[in-house]
Amino acid sequence: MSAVPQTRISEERKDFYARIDKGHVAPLWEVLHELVTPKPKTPCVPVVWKWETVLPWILESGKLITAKEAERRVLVLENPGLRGKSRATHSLYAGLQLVLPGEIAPAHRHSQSAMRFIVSGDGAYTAVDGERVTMHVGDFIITPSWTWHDHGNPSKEPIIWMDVLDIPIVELLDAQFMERPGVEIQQTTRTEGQSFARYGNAMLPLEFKPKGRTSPLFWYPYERTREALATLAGSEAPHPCHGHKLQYVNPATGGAAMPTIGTFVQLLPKGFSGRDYRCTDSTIFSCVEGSGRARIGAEVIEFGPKDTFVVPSWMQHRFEAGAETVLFSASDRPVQQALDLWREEA
Ligand code: 1HN
Repeated sequence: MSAVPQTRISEERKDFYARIDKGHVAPLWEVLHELVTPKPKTPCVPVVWKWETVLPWILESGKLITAKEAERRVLVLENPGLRGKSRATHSLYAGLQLVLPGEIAPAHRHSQSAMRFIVSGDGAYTAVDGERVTMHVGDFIITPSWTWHDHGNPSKEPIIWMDVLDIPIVELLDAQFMERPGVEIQQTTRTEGQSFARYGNAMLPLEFKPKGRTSPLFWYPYERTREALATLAGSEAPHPCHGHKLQYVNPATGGAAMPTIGTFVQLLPKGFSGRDYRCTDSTIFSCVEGSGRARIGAEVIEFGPKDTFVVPSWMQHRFEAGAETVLFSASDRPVQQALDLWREEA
């Protein structure tokens, strides 16, 4: 037992802390247990954004502001554990963007990488560095870092997609840049489908030189994805945790399609009851087809078509599917893997 009373030590320490505080110095031992934890301690919590709840709000936003005025008319999906921070997970931004018939979202570029996952609507386009692509439900589209991009909707129906950006990662690194050109709609310099012809058929042009780590293929059409999943579901047993799961890759490297955002798609067969799984990448899921349940820790999330939900880092979770179900998902896995931090446990 210490000869000196505890309160006296405490006063002595407090005085010490106050003095060193003035010099911008602090004692590690007061915060060590918070800084270095035995396992991930994420502020991110499990959450679902039901389509039936958010759709009326998205459409209402369309009456309040134009896409042009807003620059991007998006409702941000804020994790309840991260309110006010514009984040769906600790490391990723997600939102639902609306472009009404006849509208455009003006061109700009930024160092943040972005991806779109088309949730509703058909026939709008996004243009990425001179090439337009027409969007269909279930398509996964990449806007690489520092590429000019603008969107437009010449169709007769509203289009809604999920944006996922690496905003919090770029913010952490203080590497944000953004530019607006003089024009609202960028000049097209390639034919629609040109990138897909070059990079989308397990072939590469002879003169191919990578510009960066992001996939040169920027459009992964759902038609192809769905066909692949259907063939796998008809020919092999599902993984006990993931069902039939594929990752979107950069065809030139075999690595993740984007350097900071990992993207995946999985088919859960009808009646699937998966085993518990956890991994260190908090993940945003978007249900394309079917319906089911995610048991995440003690929570149960029921999901159906067009619902978005989040599974936080290192939380045990498992999937059950009533009908044959397709889930798209996005996480920071490539970042964790590049830094040798990613872990999983089945
Ligand atoms: C952005 O550029 C888009 O291009 C969407 O559609 C969402 C959120 C924050 C910053 C930039 C887009 C965004 C964004």
